[in-house]
Amino acid sequence: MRTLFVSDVHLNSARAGIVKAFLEFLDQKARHADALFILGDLFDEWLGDDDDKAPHPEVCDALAALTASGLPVSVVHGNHDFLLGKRFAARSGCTLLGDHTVIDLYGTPALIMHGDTLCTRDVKYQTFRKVTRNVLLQKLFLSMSLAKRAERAASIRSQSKQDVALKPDDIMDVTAEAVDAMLRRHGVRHLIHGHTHRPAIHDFVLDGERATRIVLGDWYEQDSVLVWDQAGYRLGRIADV
Ligand SMILES: [Mn+2]
Repeated sequence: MRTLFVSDVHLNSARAGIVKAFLEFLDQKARHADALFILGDLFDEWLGDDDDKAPHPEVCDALAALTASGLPVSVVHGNHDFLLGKRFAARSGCTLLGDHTVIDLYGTPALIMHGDTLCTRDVKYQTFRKVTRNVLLQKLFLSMSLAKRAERAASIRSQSKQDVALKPDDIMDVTAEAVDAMLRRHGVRHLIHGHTHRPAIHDFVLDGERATRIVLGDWYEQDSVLVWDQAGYRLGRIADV
């Protein structure tokens, strides 16, 4: 048996091929796993649990069918879908996890997260993150009409696109110090995350012990999947699962 991980699927009606591939993945490969972990940015935009634009209902129904069949599906918030809330969880049967969670993978403890909290050099983003994760500000945002929220989100996205274009490439990646500190704080030597869209397995030494950081890729072209079973782990694509 095995546990599957995906991240940064960025489901969006403009990318019908990705939506289809993900629904097929849920219906076929995921069905035979022990558990599925979705490490953030499943949806390209989620303006609240009443945000019923396509393909949201279809994806929630597919997740509900999967969880009803007995497969545990856990979802971490990404920087695009941090407003996934209780009603999404109830409707889909998924469990919403906190930002940083240690799970047991066949005897190996591993820390899982979206990965944006590791990009500490991107000070502007970290400030934005703090504001958007403030519970009161979220309540205020969610109290606006869906149309108003969509308007606000569009203007934030266009600003963010301009910012990203101006940022040096290395600012968008994780910092080694943040990774080390995170592993020490949680007392583990395995870290799994997404967000940077730079799939890789990084082996290094931390305080004299071997450590591993696995980075999942996105689904724009890579349909990146991590498979973890008793024998170990493989980072590949759907076809390799
Ligand atoms: Mn992200």
